[in-house]
Amino acid sequence: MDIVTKINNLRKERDAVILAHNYQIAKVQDVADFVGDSLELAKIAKTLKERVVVLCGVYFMAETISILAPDKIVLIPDMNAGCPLADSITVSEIKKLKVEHPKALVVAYVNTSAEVKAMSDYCCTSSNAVSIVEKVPSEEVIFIPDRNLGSYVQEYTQKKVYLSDGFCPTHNVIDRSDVLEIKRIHPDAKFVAHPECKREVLALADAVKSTTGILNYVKNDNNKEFYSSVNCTPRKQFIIGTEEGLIYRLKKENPTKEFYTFSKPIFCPNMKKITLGKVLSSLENMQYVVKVKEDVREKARLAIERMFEI
Ligand code: CIZ
Repeated sequence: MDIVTKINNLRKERDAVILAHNYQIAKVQDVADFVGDSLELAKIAKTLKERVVVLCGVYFMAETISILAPDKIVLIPDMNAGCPLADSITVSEIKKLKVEHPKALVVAYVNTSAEVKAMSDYCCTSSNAVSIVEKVPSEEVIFIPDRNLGSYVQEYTQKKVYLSDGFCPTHNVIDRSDVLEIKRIHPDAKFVAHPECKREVLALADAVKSTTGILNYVKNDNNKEFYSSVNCTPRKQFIIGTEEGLIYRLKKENPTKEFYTFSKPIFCPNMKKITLGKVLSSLENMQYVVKVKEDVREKARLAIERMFEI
């Protein structure tokens, strides 16, 4: 029996659903019931009837599902699939920042541990970070943990935003010179960048978007009526400024369009720790369970719910 058939049989037997992040390898995306960004997947998990959720992504994403869907058994196929950005801020550092800036509210990017979310007033994603900071009831904000997303937010608000010094090592490798080089090779392509990229990179982008935002941006560029009204043809070429796993989904959903990435790999080694073999053993052995402790979960859930309210 091939591995996909084995996974399919066990998925039924265990009453499980497989959720994969947009950065997962192609084979894992293909075996998944849903592919999306971390919050999308957590929201989906909440609505599903299945008892078990296998999260193919990194640890904080499994925690986010456990926070929003506590009745599910959440499994991650590799316990070592971590996130250096999420690990860049600790509870004691937040305590210190709160003492230094007593009037500020804490806005935590979704790429944080459950414990850090529990210490935060609001959660945000890369697509709503600016509007969340604008709308929180305080003129001062501690924005954690991504300094690149944070400095992007600073540019769009009059509020005082204090940053921590975390960054995503995958996005941070893209330099201005890489963008200029690829733009020179593909001068007709639009450059869409993830806000975890450096400011110098975002400054060269036609659009700054989350993974779901990039997918929608490319899809909406199909709007032929709009383009004919302005006497242009829709763009067919895109330079993608995020982890390369997204390109598989972009190509699959937009087979007539072209996607380019940089000459150096934009590759998250943690996302790539999840393989079909590990998904199978996750279902076989019901491992590895991710369960956020109830007191932490309740506080973290509040930070996420406050974001939804805004
Ligand atoms: O929260 C997510 O899913 C991440 C890490 C990125 C994004 O833009 O979707």
